[in-house]
Amino acid sequence: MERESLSRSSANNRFVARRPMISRPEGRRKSARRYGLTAVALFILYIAHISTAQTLETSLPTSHKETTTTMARHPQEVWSVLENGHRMTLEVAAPHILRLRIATSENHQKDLSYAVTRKSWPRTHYQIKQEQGFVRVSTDRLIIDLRSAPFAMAVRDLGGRLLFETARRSVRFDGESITLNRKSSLEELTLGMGEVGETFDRTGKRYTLWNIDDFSRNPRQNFYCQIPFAIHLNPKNGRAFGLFIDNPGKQIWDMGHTSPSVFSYQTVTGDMELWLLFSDQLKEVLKDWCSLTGHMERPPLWALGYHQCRWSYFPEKRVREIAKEFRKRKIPCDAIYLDIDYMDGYRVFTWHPQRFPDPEGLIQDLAADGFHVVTIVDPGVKIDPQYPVYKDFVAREGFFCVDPETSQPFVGTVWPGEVHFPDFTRQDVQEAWGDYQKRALLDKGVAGIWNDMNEPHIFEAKEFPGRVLHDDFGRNSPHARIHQVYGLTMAAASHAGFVKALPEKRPFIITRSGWAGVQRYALMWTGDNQSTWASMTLDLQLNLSMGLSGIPFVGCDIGGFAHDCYPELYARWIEWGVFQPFCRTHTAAGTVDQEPWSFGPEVEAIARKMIELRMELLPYLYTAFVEASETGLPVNRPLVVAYPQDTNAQRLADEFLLGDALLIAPVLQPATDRRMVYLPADGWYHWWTKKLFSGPSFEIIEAPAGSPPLFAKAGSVIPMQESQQYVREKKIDTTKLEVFVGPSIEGSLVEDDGFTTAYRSGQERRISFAGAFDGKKLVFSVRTVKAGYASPRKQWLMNFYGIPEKPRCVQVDGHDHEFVWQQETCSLVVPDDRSERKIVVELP
Ligand code: MIG
Repeated sequence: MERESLSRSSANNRFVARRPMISRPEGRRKSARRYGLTAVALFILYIAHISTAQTLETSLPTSHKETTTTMARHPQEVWSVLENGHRMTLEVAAPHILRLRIATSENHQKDLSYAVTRKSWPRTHYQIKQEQGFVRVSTDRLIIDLRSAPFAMAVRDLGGRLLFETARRSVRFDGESITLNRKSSLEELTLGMGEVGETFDRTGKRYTLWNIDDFSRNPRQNFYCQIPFAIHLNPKNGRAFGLFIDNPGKQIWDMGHTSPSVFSYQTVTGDMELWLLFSDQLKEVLKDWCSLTGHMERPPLWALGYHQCRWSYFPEKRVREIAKEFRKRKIPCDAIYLDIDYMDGYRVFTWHPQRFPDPEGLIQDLAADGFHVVTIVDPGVKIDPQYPVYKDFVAREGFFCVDPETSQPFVGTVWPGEVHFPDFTRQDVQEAWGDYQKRALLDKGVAGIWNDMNEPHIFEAKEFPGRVLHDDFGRNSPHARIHQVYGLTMAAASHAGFVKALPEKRPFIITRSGWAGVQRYALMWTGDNQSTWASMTLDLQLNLSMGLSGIPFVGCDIGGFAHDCYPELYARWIEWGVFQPFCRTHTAAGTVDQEPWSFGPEVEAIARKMIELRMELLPYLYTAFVEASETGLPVNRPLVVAYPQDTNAQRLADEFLLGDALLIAPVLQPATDRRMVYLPADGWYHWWTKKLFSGPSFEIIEAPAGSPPLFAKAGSVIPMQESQQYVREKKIDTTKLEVFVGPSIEGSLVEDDGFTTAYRSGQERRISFAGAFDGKKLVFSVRTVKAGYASPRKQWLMNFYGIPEKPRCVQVDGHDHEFVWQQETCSLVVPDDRSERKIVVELP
């Protein structure tokens, strides 16, 4: 798109104020330089004209503006400067969302992204004014001051509060690398950034963002999914903004490590596409981040059950034994995973002829008993002229990533021996991959795909040489420039192949590596953790950080992957592991057995109790998933999400919320039966004793094995149901509502069929709960706000906790109703046969 040039200051330093509605051919821009002073004069007049025009537009009432707003394909370009051959352009995407594009050359690269999927932007009203030595751009929410030669930018809100300011050396160019420096302080929090160690708040440290599989798991090293997205939070007022640098090469972020007053963000290879989300509230940042990079889909309900994995269960007899054992011991389980040994010589999309002679038969038998089967798929394709996948791919030019040194497909060594790597940046490769996935796996009944090794990992060097080529939207880019998206594009291929093969079903894809936006395709696990307390603590932090990076569906290998787990550690791990979005036990080859019954009867009983609790919480858990898929709020939330202004809560990552009403404080230390728990404002009911803590306070909470510190927020409603051996084992006709009474009460429940995509066309039921208690009288209502799905429920079983004495009477819809008063709990059963029910509990 060409835009009009309005002025220039010097040959090297040309600043161009841009108005998007008017466009002129590129040639005009060059000739405009000749006009000299005349142009300056015209420019001033022109700016004045724009200002009035824009002022008129901005003065329209909001509702009117919204109805007349048109959408644009790209954010609007408002200002651009060329300094020493580097182009910098500011765009307004929304009144509070900016994009600053910084190019190493005169022109910006094509606007292509693996992360940003948002395709339309509201036409945003802004004013642009030439001030003494700078340009001021104003939107409905921001005031942006821009200078050139040297470039500087400051962003304020309409109240004049400084939100963002470049430091003295604002932008540094060094060959292909660009560094942006911003003024900040060590007080500011840096959250998100994907899987990075060691602390939840990343301020004060320096990070190299580069996905890698490093088995040592030093907590300061890199992990499998690093995301150049941070939420910066001001601890004094809890206000936040989001910052994303859309560049899939290596980035180096120094969050006040080298200089405490400067945060610097460096792209090592190529242009910086910097997004700034001045959303103000942390929850809004997450929402905007998701609107930029996409939402998680609703998973199939079985994905929320308990899953069992190990490297590896084989032959099929062993898989059947494991499944049988679960049912025999009555420990709920929904899925069993097949790790690499199910394949024939680790060739992807094959089955080992002796170990798994009849995969279809096996999967059918397991399905009859309520189990889903998930199979691992690695990216490397074995070099083997007899092997159809290899033969097919090698014959198609560019299907494998090419080593420019040999002009042949790049060769790496992984489990199958020497392999080539598919170039998943190509659409046709994704499609071909999807077809193999269908024929070899999905057609045989496999229910989910597990993508591993997709950082991508190779044995010798751990990573590809930077020179290896990928298509990359036809740009033929070296690996170094797009390393971060290998996992994401592989997950995209799996996802697309799944959708194509089974369009009615909800995909289940799990991936180890990913990048910004991977939530559109897959869930993630934290990879090869260890059976140690330190690893468990780190895993919790990683889960919470992933949630703040836009990826809500996460979990770690319960019990730890590397090393032998042992009873106490497994018990403490499963105690909180069941509250993760993704709940799977997994362990490495060669370690001791790690099934819920492997550590003796006491631990087995704890595991059963905790997994059953997860199954009981399914309605609540699923509702949290639906919320995450719509708002970008994670399922597991660090306390800062709900209490951004609470300085005690802001940096905590050793306790967390599930949805907005349950607080879990895992025991992360050996040899103790208690731990300190921070309970923020709002009252908190201890789950096991129902004792009410008023908060905010630090409490020492007893935590004997099997009863981890777990709390429900006062004023919340937790919908639950009876436990099952697997999701949808039973037709459940009763939903239990655990009502934790507070001055005001609220909650919600979303239900759908749990496995098809019919919810997208409205086939879902949404129920909202609301109530109030004034010490004498409790009113509580259950209201169906959307009735697109008929759930099998016949009745509600309501338990009200926190009522000080036996009620005088209970009325439902104005009629006296039976109730039970037991253990300071008021319980009643109410048929679910109307769209609204009103309950009144009167105290004497
Ligand atoms: O080189 O497939 O993180 O979950 O069991 C190890 C074998 C390859 C790494 C995964 C792990 C999996 C294992 N894989």
